[in-house]
Amino acid sequence: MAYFSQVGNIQFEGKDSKNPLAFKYYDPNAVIGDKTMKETLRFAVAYWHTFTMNGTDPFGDATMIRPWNDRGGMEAAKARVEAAFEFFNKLGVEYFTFHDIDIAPEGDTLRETYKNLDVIVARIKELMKATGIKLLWNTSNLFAHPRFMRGAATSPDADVFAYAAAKVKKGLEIAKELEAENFVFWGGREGYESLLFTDMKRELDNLARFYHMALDYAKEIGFEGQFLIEPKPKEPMKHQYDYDVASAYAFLQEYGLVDHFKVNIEANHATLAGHTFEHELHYARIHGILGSVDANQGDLLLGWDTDEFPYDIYTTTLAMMEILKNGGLGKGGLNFDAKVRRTSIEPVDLFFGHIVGMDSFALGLKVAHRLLEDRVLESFIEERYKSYSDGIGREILEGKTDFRRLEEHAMNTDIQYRSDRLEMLRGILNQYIKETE
Ligand code: XUL
Ligand code: CO
Repeated sequence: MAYFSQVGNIQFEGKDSKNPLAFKYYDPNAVIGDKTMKETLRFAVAYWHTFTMNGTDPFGDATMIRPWNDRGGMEAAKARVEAAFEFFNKLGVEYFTFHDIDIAPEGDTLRETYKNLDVIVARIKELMKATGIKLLWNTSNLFAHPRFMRGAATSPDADVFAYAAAKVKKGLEIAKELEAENFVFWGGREGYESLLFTDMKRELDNLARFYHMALDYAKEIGFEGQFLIEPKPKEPMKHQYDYDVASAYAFLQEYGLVDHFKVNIEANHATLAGHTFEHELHYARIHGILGSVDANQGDLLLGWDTDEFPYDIYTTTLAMMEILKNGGLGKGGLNFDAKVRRTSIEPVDLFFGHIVGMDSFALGLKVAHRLLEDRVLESFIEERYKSYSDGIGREILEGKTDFRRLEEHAMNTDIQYRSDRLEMLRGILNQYIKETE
């Protein structure tokens, strides 16, 4: 049975196309730099927002028309796999991502949950083999069930810690079975509500113990994917331990995990942390931990994780600059952790969401590539720090100065004031965006 019978394969038709079901900028085989767009962008579809969620919000019921979900339970899970692969194929996306409970319902016991997973994983494996579609990452949902209300690896209850470990153990086995390129940890409930009842040091130590055991098990079963932590500052917890890239990095360093993990950076999580998306990407890149991206967009008028499909070319351009400077995303990709709005209820809207997201990143890639080729910002930055290339600046860099020498320099030098020309740079950036097709 086809679930998207009114939609054919989405083709690249170019910027003048008026066909809403076509790419205007994403031309998978177009070469930008030394790679095709497809190779650089490595787009992935997120199972939960696209196939599982039904449009409920804290104030309202399901709105989405999703025929594959109608039957409920395992029947819905089976139908969902068929709908998912039809969608991936028609959209021309090579990767997907999921949480364990997105693909199969939890049973009454952990054993039954495993059994449900096994049935669905077997079917997913068949379809992956038949289509060449790959798993960018999977993850274990350690936040939805009431057992995780006080945390998973950071729960005060050791039985919950054990349950979470069992779920991740199974998740890693699935990752191995489906040859996932990464495994993600988003600490949805790993944080705290109040210090009145929280032993933060113990919770962080336990979280690190948990990650070390996960690494050991991955090694034991020969899973070679990249481990990723996905930072987020709040929601659902008031204080989340992996607040942003910098706090995740401090944690990884403190607990001897930094060589084994990278970060999965989500645009909307960056803005919730009070950072720009490009700040988080940049911080991760310069510390060698930029692993993957959850591509979405927040709404600056709202204070929560709205997970919109990205459409802001300015942001995708700056994001792609960081990704290109990183030499690409390696095993990572651009995963659309994004959902259509609650009133975009038809299955075809799922295509429109992904098309605008893919086109936005494709155009961002093209603009970023041109900006880098012309060294627009690089030349400016080089010039801005020129004072370090000779004279006292060079002495500082070469470790030839001390405070006495610097004091002597300061006493005998007039500081020259310079403009940073930010508005000029913004104008140039606009020009590049506008001139790129
Ligand atoms: C939540 C979020 C998650 C992770 C995976 O905000 O982004 O969906 O990407 O658990
Ligand atoms: Co995410």
